[in-house]
Amino acid sequence: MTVILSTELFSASLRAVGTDRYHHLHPVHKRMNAGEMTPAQIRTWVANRYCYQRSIPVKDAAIISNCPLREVRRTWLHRIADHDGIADEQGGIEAWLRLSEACGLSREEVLDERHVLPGVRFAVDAYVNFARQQQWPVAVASSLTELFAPDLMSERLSAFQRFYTWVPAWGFDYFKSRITRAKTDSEEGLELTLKYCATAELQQSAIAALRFKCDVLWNMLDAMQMYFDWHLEMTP
Ligand code: AHQ
Repeated sequence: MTVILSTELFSASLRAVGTDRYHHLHPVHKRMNAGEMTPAQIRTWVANRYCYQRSIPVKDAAIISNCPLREVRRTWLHRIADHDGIADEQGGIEAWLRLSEACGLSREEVLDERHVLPGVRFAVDAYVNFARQQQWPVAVASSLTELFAPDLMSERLSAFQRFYTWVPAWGFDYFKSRITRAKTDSEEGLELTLKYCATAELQQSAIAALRFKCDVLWNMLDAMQMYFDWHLEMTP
């Protein structure tokens, strides 16, 4: 018999997931933030993360398509425009393509995803399909990895500015935008999760969804690490 958690305990349980499973702990991010990645490795990370970035609005559209509540759809809708852009706003995907160009990748080789590793693609596809198949409050909960993202974003931006000076600063717009947006988006997602995961079963599904999402992010970096290990010419 699953017992329903108080709001405080449910929130704490969600946050506890990230403490030891979020990808700020992954060796690839540890090496990145210590300035130990080569330009070729940075380019591999940027090209592979494009597959994740361009999938976020598809994932969010899946959540909206599963949600019968107009007020929740109105709240979540901005996430599609944040990435795809709208009106004069180019959006996060375009900003990621500018990061790619700043790192020496062509738009064409990023857009055609020739560098995307099978393990990255499988993890990203698993995330999008999760959002399509799960109840919308559980899919919302899977986005709460962003509760742990602001610190990582700040650390990453500082690392690029300090160690990867071969990347021109105009490429950093995406990192800068996510520091604040990750905070506001995760606060919004947490409020929806605490409100709509209102049964013991949904609470446990939300906690499991966050564990799953941490594994998605971790698996992407594992795939990149294996590639780096096999391609020693990429190591310093
Ligand atoms: O750039 C990121 C982003 O737009 C999102 C959306 C959110 C989601 O809906 O799952 N998660 C997320 C994340 C982004 N960047 C990752 C990074 O390390 O650069 C972190 C990732 C997340 O924490 O889930």
